Amino acid sequence: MPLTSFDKESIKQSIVGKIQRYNGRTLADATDQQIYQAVASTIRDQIMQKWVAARERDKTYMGKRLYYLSVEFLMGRSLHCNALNLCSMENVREALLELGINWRHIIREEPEPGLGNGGLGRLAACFLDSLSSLEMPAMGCTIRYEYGLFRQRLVDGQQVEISDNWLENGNTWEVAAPEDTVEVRFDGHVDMVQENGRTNFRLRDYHSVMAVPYDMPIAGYDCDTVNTLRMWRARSPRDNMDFGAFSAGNYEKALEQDMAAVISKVLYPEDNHYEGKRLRLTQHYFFTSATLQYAVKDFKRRFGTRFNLLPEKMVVQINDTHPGLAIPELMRILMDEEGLGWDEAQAIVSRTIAYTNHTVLSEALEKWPEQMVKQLLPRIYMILEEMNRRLCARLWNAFPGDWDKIAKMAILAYDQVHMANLCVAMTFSTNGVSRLHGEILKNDTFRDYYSLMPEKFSYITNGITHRRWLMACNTHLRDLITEAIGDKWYKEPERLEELTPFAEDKAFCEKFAEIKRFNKQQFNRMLAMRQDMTAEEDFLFDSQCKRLHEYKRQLLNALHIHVLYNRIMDDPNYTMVPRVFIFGAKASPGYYKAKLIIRYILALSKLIDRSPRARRMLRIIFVENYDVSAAEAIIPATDLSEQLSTAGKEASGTGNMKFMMNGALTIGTMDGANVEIHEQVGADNIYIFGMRADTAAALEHEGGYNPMQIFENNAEIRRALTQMIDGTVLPDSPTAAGALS
Ligand code: 26V
Repeated sequence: MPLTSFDKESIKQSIVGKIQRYNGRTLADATDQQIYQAVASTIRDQIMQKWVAARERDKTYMGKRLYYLSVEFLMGRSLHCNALNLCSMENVREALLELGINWRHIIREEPEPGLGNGGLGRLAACFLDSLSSLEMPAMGCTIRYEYGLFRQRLVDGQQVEISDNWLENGNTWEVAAPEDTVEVRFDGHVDMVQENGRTNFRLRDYHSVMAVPYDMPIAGYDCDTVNTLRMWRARSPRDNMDFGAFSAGNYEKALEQDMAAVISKVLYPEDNHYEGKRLRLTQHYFFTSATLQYAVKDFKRRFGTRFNLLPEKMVVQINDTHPGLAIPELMRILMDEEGLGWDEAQAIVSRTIAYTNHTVLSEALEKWPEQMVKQLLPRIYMILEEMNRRLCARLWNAFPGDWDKIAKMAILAYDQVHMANLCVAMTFSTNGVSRLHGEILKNDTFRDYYSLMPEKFSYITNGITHRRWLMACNTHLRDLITEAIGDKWYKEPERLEELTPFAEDKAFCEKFAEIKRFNKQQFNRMLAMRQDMTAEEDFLFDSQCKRLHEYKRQLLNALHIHVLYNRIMDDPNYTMVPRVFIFGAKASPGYYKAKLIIRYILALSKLIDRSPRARRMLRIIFVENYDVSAAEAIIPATDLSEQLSTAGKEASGTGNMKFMMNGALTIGTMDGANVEIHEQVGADNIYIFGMRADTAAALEHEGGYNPMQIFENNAEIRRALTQMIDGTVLPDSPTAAGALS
């Protein structure tokens, strides 16, 4: 039985009491931020009760535990979902109502931790919510970035990046756990020492960084499970005494301080694009090593040194290759610290760690310069060398004489460390994130590995938590669904299928339409506040919200809008269903073309706005700073969801699922999870267009398509492209969009 929820009266007392104690004010004088802090810490008190009990149970738990390692967790705000999962929502709402506090205003006061770029980070966050709700013992492990992903402003028709100081007002949801601090070592060199007839490896002259964990409770829905998101913060080992280090000429100590100061400072704003930055490698090893050290310590607390049990008692899931150094790091711990031999250690490691791939774009596959790894992580590099030696010997047996193939599959080749090869070769599972993506991994990306070890490959199609993405963000739709099919779907979301007959139910459909209208109004409230504008609520809301990337094809969407604009302007009798195109997208600051695409969309939007006639049927709204909170407002208001990626490029997509769950129709290509959505909903309920993945791949293989042919043969496209550079679209810098046309 879950612990009892707080009743309304105690919630009220708690809020008023906290404002009095912490702020020395009455509720009437408190700011919204102070009220938020009081409400959030009231909910937190409730979670803490459960967390304490959960930790007590953990102490004697002898089963398997999951460590989910991810360089990103895009959590979104916590207050609403925590209240929902604790089943306190109604009590909280009534308590606030009686205190005269506006719930929606208070929620907005919570800073959103932007500790992720896009799909990969948001998936990690959804998994945590689901693991807790399914009562599975798990810990998410990541870096506590002091600055999250940049905040986006749109100024003079362009993206401007602003730093995201999300910790400015403190973080109500985290608790430091200094007792679990561990040391992570960088640089130095390795000494080999003979001890008791064995060669031992000792790192000398290294730089230390302390990893201090900050824990965030993850409460499951209507249950007692509270898991933890552990965020590691870097700290110098000599925080208090090193102020004089520089002046005393002790540059070694000063360097350690420097290193610690930057490691957990900021999240890199790139996704699906790899650059061999030393600081990034430092970040990856930092949180991976800290996590593995902690995990082994926890294992030993439970099972002593019976390491043969390790694969049965813990599993390490690595979210893409970024935490792939978990493989040599666990080897290092087992051999250098626990005294196991190579074979024994490798057998354990390869049965404990599993790898998920999230992209097949070659520019995103992680490779590190060998020299960088050797210098920064000398012992880890030695282990990689030995792993590579043994792997290549095995590959030589399988493919005798085929050096090209072996080099393609090796961990070390052409002076680089190939992280994907390390992960595939040394873990027990490589999985894709949709059926199509799983097939591409087997038949293309990891084709040679698949021929050698087919049993390792699988796919597990991504999912989303319906608690945040329906129950919390679309409360009216939730209630309508519950009215129709009861509330069992809260815990068994597959029961949403029971709604099928209601598609023919007129009253239900009318209510659904009313809710959509209400959600459009809510969206407009947000937009008015954030950008001082509103959308026409009687227009069709057509949304494409995701990171900006060429393969996601926001440009295709924009070109279509451009052509529609020309049709309206050319033909006084032209009519169409009035439509507002909503974009939400951040471009990586160094991604020139992506930023140009934003300029083009913003310029088009201005062009349309200048024509009263076009505006009667057409709008573009670019929602600034697309983040989880923006998504929570856009998705429930949307009628049509755009999923346009070039087939074969989007590993899964998860936005596609969120829109669909909120009753939007999808227009899209046969890519990622769209393929399975198409299968589930049937061809009548999704608009599929474009090339299939195999055709697109074959075309790419042949050198790509000929855009000039399209330019010459399609007058509407030719006109739009010409207007991109003749000053029609961007009068101030007519040639700026040249690179796009
Ligand atoms: C790659 C890199 C390259 C190195 C440096 C930084 C960095 C950061 C992230 C990535 C991988 C991005 C891959 C990614 O986000 N994939 C998305 O994963 C979603 C969850 O599986 C999936 O739904 C999306 O289709 C996929 O693009």
